[in-house]
Amino acid sequence: MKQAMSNKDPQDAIYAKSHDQIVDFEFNDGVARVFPDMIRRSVPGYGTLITMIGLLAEQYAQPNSNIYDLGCSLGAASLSMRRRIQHHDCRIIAVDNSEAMTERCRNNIAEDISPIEAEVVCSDIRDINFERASVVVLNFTLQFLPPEERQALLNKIYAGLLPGGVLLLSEKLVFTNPDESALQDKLHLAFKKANGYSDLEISQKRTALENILIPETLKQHHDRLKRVGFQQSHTWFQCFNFASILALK
Ligand code: GEK
Repeated sequence: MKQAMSNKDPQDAIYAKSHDQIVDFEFNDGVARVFPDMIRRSVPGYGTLITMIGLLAEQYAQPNSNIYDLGCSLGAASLSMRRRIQHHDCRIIAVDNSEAMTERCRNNIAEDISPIEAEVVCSDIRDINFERASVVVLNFTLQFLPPEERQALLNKIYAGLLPGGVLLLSEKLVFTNPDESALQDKLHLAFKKANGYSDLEISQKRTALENILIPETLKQHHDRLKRVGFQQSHTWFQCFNFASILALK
């Protein structure tokens, strides 16, 4: 985790210079290299979320069960959970379809000494079979799936969860109320500027993400979780246009 969260992380300057053409954002080697800096400066509350995912996993992990971290990037959530979970017979399965991410994630996990087994899998999360799961984490990953494919993934996750198992779902949000939307966007913009991103970087990155990160409203998420069959879903964290939901089977 030290490596994934350190202040000496290489700085994200991917969109600092003007690009002739902005292509769709990709989780390639250049992004993986600067990822800890990028996500910390772009997602308000990211550090708190990572710490709390560890704490929540400690509450909900069941003995001899699987813990899935879907879209694990460099493994920050996996490392946080691995440090807090008390059942040493749990197994963490960290999945990402970016080779650049999984390669670095494997190194981060190998450097972290823990009795809890952790495996890093390079795969699309839609191809994973979930079994005996007590905790499933989607920390800012569902938003990258086409909206029409989100329910099918959640159905599969639900089927693989043990009774009492939980899904931790963090997402960027949109709002139906135009005043709230303008206010939350303005505050997020202020956050990114306070973290040293220029107007040019912010606007070029926004264009690059336009077609691949499709945010939904909190209501759309809660309604879908209900349709999937979750007994309860509660928003346990929100900072500006970023939120996290805990859904209980
Ligand atoms: C963290 N959870 O630090 N299958 C597998 N991986 C995917 C897919 C897919 N279909 N689509 C996207 N990804 C992390 C942060 S980042 C969030 C998650 C962000 C992966 C993608 O390669 C990337 O590593 C991750 O999901 C999203 O807690 O960058 O805003």
